[in-house]
Amino acid sequence: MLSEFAMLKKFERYPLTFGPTPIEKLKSLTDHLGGDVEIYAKREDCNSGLAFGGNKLRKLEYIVPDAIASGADTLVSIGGVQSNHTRLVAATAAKIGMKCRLVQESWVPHEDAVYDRVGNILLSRIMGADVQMVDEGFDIGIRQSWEDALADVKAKGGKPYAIPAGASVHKFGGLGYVGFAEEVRMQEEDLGFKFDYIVVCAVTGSTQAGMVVGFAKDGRQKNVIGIDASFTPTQTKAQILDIAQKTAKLIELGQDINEEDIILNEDYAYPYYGVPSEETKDAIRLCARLEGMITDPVYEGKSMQGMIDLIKKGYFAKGSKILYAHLGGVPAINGYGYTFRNG
Ligand code: 5PA
Repeated sequence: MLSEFAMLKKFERYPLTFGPTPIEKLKSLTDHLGGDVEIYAKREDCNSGLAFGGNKLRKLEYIVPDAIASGADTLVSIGGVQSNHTRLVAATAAKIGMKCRLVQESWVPHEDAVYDRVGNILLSRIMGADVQMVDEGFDIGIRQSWEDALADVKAKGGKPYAIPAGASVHKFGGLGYVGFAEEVRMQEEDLGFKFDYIVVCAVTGSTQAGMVVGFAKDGRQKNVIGIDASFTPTQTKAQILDIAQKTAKLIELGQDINEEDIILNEDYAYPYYGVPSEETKDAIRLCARLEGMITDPVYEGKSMQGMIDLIKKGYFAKGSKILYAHLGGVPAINGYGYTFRNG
């Protein structure tokens, strides 16, 4: 079917999600932080019945029609050991009747006895993906291991379809989050107000890039506040800009996206990708204890920490309404059992 969103109406969308995701007010967190700004969450973590859902499905909805049209029989993708993205590629492959080959690199210098047995990778294995562990460090770029996996599928007589890390550097990778912006605009009409800021975690970049393009339609691209979780922010920012520019052309936005349009805060990714700081852990606990909303140590915990800290510092004008995009990622928390052994 063609997309229901005006900005995307020439693109095919293969539904993998339930529909518009709920927006809820985080009242206790708002009150706890003094009430000068109002905090809302858009629950992308609850967007689908496919393997716990998350942001990757919005992107994959615009990639699957191309994968099917290509005649492929195997989706091939890559991520860290506890990648959410690879879990959702495995779920998508299962749903559309394809095979799945996953490269899981050692992106995170984190040790936990069960790290490579629980959470995302456990789910990918159960869903039948061919999971290959590769001992390479973190890098959001195109990797040799992934090229090798594509070649290997071919050599064995399969027909691979290539999905890069985070479904980001793919010609349609930015479209899903253009749709997010359109959806928020529709929900704002029902709510009777507009959000002043959107807070989003960024690593491979297409989530923020899509939002920037989508919100550029009504001049709000600079209200998208990215919180880096890659700890390689120069590369992440360049990738967000590149994807945003290509996506803007692809959808014929009719305006340029420039470097000043990409707001990426670099202050919360420390000490390393996938390793939570004490402050990240405190933010995860605070949000869990006040709202019962779980964020993870790799992505959303860092953007939650960033949003809370920026609110405390007065970064957002008094009276602002902030929309925190909860992008999913909770299954990885099972790999951090020792970290949270005392709560
Ligand atoms: C991820 C990514 P982008 O990669 O589009 O910038 O999104 C960042 C992000 N939140 C935010 C969650 C829960 C995420 O999973 N995850 C990657 C993965 O392999 O899972 C692509 C890195």
